Amino acid sequence: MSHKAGFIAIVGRPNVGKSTLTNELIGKKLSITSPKPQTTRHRIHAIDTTDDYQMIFVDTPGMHIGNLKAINSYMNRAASSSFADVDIILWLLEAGKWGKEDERVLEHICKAEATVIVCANKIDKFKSNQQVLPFLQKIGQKYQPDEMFPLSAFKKNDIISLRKLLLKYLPEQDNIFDADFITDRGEKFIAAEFIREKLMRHLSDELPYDLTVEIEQYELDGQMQRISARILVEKNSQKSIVIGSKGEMLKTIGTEARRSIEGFLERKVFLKLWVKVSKGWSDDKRALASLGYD
Ligand SMILES: Nc1nc2c(ncn2[C@@H]2O[C@H](COP(=O)(O)OP(=O)(O)OP(=O)(O)O)[C@@H](O)[C@H]2O)c(=O)[nH]1
Ligand SMILES: [Mg+2]
Repeated sequence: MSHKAGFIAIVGRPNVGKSTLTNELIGKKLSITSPKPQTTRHRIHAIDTTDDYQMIFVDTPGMHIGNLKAINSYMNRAASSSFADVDIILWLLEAGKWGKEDERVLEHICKAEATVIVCANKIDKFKSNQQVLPFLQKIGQKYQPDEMFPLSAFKKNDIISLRKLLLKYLPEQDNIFDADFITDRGEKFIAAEFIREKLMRHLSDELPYDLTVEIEQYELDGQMQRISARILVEKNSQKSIVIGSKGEMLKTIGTEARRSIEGFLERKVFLKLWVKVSKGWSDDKRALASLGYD
C-alpha cells in the first residue's frame, strides 16, 4: 500500500466526545476532557504516525451559541477555521441527540469542501446498535455525508474500525510532520491544560468558565520539572472557592494535575499553584491575547 497522510478535523457541538475520541485515536492523552461542555478552548493537533500513514487530528472547541464573551468568539472561531484546509471532517454527534448547536455546525458542514464523515458517539448508552438507526436516518434526511459511523469512543474495536474508514479517505502522500512529532503544542501548553482539566472536573456551576491557567515558571532542575502556575479567576469569591477550606481544593487539584503532567512528560514534576483575581480577563481581547487566546 502506498503511504497516506492528511489532516482530519474533529468538529461538533460541546460535550459530544471530540477530545475523548482524539485521545483514543492517537492512543495518548493529549487533549483535556470533562463532563462539562466547553472544556476545549484551543485547537490542538494530535498526530498518529505509523509505517503506512500519518493522521493529523485537529481537536477543536465545541461550537456553541448563547455566550457572547470574547472568549466564546475565540473558541467558535478556532472551531470554524478548522473546516478549511483539512482532508477529512469528522463531524461528531451524540447518538439520539440533536439540538440548535448541531444545527449551527451543520451550516458550516454544508459549506465545507472536504470529505465529511458523520460519527454518532456514545452508542454504549443504547441497548443495541439497532436503536441508533432511526437517529442516523433522521440525520441522513438533513444531510448526506460521505459516510455515517455509529461508535463509542470507549470501545477499542470501534476505534480500530474508524481508523480503517479514515484511511480509505486519506490522500496518498508522504508524512507532513516528522514521524516522532505528536502535537503542535508545547509542554507548557499541555501542562496548563492538564491543570485546567482538574479545575473543570472539581469546580461546579459557572466557575470553570471564569478561570484560566497561566504558566509562570517552567524549568528543568536535574531530572525534575519545576512548574509554577497561576490560576486567574474573575472575582474574589471565586478565589476562595478555588483555594477551598484550609487550602484543600487547591491541594487536590495540584496533586491530580501533577500526576497527569508526570504521566505525559514521563518525569518527576514539582508543581506550585496560586490563584489571582483578574477581573474581566475572559471578555477582554488584549488580556485574552496575552494569555494565549489569539
Ligand atoms: N458514555 C459515553 N461517554 C462518552 C463517550 N465519549 C466521551 N464521553 C464522555 O463525554 C463527556 C465529554 O467528553 P469530551 O471529550 O470532553 O467532549 P468534547 O466534545 O471534547 O467537549 P468540548 O471540549 O466541551 O467541546 C466526558 O464526560 C466523556 O467521558 C462515549 O463513547 N460514551
Ligand atoms: Mg474537547
